[in-house]
Parts: sequence; structure tokens; C-alpha cells
Amino acid sequence: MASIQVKQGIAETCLYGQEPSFYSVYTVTMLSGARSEIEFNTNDFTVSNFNAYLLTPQIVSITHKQTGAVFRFTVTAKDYIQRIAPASGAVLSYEYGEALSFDVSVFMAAGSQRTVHITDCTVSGYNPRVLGDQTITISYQGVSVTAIVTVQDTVSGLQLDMPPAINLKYGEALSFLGATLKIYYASGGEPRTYKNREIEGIPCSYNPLQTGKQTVTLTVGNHTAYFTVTVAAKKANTYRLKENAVFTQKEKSIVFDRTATAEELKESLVYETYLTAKIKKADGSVVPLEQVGILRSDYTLQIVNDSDFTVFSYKLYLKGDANCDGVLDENDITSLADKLLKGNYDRDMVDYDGDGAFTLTDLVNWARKTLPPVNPINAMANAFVSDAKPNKKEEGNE
Ligand SMILES: [Ca+2]
Ligand SMILES: [Ca+2]
Repeated sequence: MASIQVKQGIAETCLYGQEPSFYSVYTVTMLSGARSEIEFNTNDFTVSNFNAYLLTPQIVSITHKQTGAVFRFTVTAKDYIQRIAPASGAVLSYEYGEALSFDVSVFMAAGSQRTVHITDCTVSGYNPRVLGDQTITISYQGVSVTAIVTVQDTVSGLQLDMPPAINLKYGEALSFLGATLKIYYASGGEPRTYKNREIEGIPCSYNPLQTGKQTVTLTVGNHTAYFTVTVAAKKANTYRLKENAVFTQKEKSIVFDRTATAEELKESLVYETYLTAKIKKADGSVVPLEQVGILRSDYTLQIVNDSDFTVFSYKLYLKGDANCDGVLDENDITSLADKLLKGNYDRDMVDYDGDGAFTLTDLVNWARKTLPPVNPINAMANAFVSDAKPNKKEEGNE
């Protein structure tokens, strides 16, 4: 009876998803009566199907067509690392002298994924004492990838020379005139020197609204320099609104009863010369007060210092100007009614009689003031009050 004997080794594993190499790696010996040796070739043999996408052992049969002799062996498709890459969010920026520390994602051919730490990999090309970008090669179990890491110099110390006795007025910007800040680096390179206004770009804790003695910090990297300043209390003329028939200063707003211009407001304001009046518009843009014409009810007056720090801030309201176009007229009534219904309003704008609340009485008064003089109450009732009544009986005409 014929049988097949393997003469030369068979690969009993193959890589996931790849064509197995059954056909080429071995020869077989036929044992059929007299022992005869034949080369394996695909014409004389049939090989059973093999699924390279299964990771479990499979039996492969090789049949000699002529004799029907069969050889069976077990083959297992093996998963393998297809590629590796720095994990998402991996830190690729390092301080001078710092060791690499990030995760590497390992992507397997069969779709699974795991994470190893960079210290589990072999890394070449990294020198923590060379500043700038470096291309490193990361290898894990024979698979490599390159990545660019950056080494940045780190601050090792600060030296600050400030003029003595810094006395500031309320809200005044801090001046670094006459100051020098030296920043020393871990690499031992030349210290960087900032003088005068150059220091303004360094993060600083100065609060121009905190009166009295104040310890101010300048922070660069993990290092801090300290100095002391004294901020004087607010004075009457630091900022105020002159006694004025048009404008009324409230706690958080300035209200007025008729259309008013920036020029009028400018003339009514008193503030120190180190301060500047600006207008913040509804879209967030900030322009000098002089650059706006009619004051709209969605403007905010900002009194800022030389560092653009807002020292005082007041909403501007033309009373009743609910649509914020700077003019009080009948077009505001719908917006006023809407605000009343939704309960969403600023009292300083909508409170007609100044009793601290916004009620239907205020709304009626706004309507009286702005609607055409022909029977204003009826006009208003027609506009929105009648709709709110379940009973349409005309009480007024009985
Ligand atoms: Ca208006
Ligand atoms: Ca009221």
C-alpha cells in the first residue's frame, strides 16, 4: 500500500492572511512497493483548502493523485505585528535631559491592538542633551517606525532686577521700565535677557485692582521671580461720571433717557490719564469710545489701562431701547414685550418707572411713550394684550 513520507521539513505555521508555502518547502518520498522518491509538484498532488485567516490549527491533506496516498499535517496561521506607531496623545516634546516616556501602539495583522511603553522598545537616535527636533527609530519585536521628537531647553533659574519701591495708582498698568530679567537654561547656554517692556510678555500675577502691598510673581517654566508693588486706593477722579442730566451712573451700567452719542459720553466722563475709554460691541470687538457714534444698548463702556486691562466696565443702556439700535421708538415695543414674557432682561434698561421691577405697567408706559398718540392704550392692547385674554369680550367699549 502506498503512503507518503515527508523527506524535508514542512512549515507548520504560516503568517495570518498570507499564502502558505506548502508547495515549495518540502519533497516527499513515496513508499509504494519499492521505495521511490518523487519531487512534489502541483500536477501530481492535491492540497486541501487552507484558510489563512483562521488563527486555530487546521489539518492540511496532501494527496498523491496517482496512488491516492495521503499525508496530513497540522498548520496554524500565526498573527504577527503589522506595524507600530506612537500611541495617540504620545508626548513627543521633551525637556533638556529628559528621558522619552510615551506609549507605543502595536497593531496586529488580525486586527487586534495593544500598547507597550517606549521603555519596552529599542530606541535609536535620541539624545536628550541635543536641543531641537530629532528623528528617532523605535523598534519592537523586529518592527520599526520613525518619529520626530523635540528637545526643548528648560529654565534653570531667573534673575530679576526691578527698580525699588514701585507705587502704582488704582488700575494702573505695571511698568517694567528699568527692569531686567535674566533667564538661565538647563543646557548651560547663554542666559536670555529681557529688558523694560520686553518683560511684559512674561506671565505676571499683578492685579491692578488689588490695593495695598502686593507680591507680584513673574513665571517662566517652573521658575518664579518675586517683587513687591503698592497699589493706591481708588480716588474720586480715578473714574467718575459727571453730574449729568442725560447719563445716570448705576452699579454696573450707565443709563440714559434719550439717544446719546459717544461724544456726549466722553464729555461726561472723568478718568485718570493712564486710563482709556473704549467700547466693547456685542460682537466682542473693542474700539476707542471716539469711534462709535450713537450709543447702542448692546455696548459696554470699558475703562482700560495701558496693558488693556479693564479697570471699570459698564453696560450702556438707552432706557427702553430693547432692540439695541440706540433709538427709542415703537420698534422697541415688540422686543420689550418679548423680554417681559421670557423674563430675560436687564432691569436698568426696561424699568420705566424705576421701581426696581419690570411689569406690564412699564410696558404700557413704554408703549404710551413711543406708539403714535392716537389712543395708545388701545393700540397696545391690539398688539399683544388682547391675545393673552381667554375672553374676547370688549370690556373697554361697554
Ligand atoms: Ca430701539
Ligand atoms: Ca417698573
